[in-house]
Amino acid sequence: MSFENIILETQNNIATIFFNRPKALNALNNALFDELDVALDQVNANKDIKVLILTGKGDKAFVAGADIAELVKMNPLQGKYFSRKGQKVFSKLEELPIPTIAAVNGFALGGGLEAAMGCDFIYTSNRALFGLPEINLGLIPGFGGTQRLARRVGITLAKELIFTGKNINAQQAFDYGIVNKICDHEKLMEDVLKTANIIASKGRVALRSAKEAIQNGLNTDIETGCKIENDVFGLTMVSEDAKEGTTAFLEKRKPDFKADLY
Ligand code: CO8
Repeated sequence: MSFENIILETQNNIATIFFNRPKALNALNNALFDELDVALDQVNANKDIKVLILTGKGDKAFVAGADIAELVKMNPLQGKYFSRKGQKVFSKLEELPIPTIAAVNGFALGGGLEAAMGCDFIYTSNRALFGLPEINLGLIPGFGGTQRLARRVGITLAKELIFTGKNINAQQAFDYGIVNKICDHEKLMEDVLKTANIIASKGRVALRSAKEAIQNGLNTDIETGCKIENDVFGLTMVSEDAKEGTTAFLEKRKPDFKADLY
């Protein structure tokens, strides 16, 4: 499948998916979701990729939401299917076994914030704006936003943001714990790549195991979560990466992680 609404680039163990509809501020339409779905499968199948970055083309927007022009033409059933498609694709993103970073380069509104929250963490441009403004359109978030925002910032703050539909700037998003780092607009990708390269220098097995333990433990009680961690820890310990990492420490050298999962 050739992509028209996104771009997938891979360099040095790091893949970047660009939302690529800058004239419509990278609004999410049906075709874009189909392409993103395929691109995520390609990233997952490529054993050289250790980190995925999501960002937007153009200088203004990460993603300004679902494509409202497409949305208004939908009947209720089409709207329900569109919402479900978006939810499934963002769940696929969230469940990708490798670390994912959203580099928010501008507006991250509605479906844009929902896409960013499907990533493991968010770095933002100091110029970005965040929000779930669907209420202003007589709608509600439909790509997982009611669930993911509440889990990220807590129930009461999520309710205020969703009920008012107000946008917040990068500093507020940082204060609320939505983003990990605010970067100068021009340095956003440089900062994101710096962190992505640090992550990519680690072992594949341990990276995947850490994500698996965190993700699978999230919606359980602490005891069940620790049992999940315990099982994943045991499996990680028998990996070549673990052998290499611990041996390298004792031999006072840098580890050379090579393990292939497949
Ligand atoms: N959908 C379609 N086109 C868009 C969107 C969008 N979400 N956002 C911007 N555009 C288009 C504009 O129509 C405009 O196109 P044109 O040049 O052809 O007129 C172009 O992008 C540039 O936009 P503006 O001229 O408006 O740029 P400004 O800098 O003046 O404003 C804003 C930027 C503030 C981001 C403004 O464009 C805006 O408010 N956009 C809409 C934001 C929004 O409401 N997002 C939420 C959308 S709903 C959603 O995400 C629901 C998800 C769940 C759906 C469930 C499925 C059923």
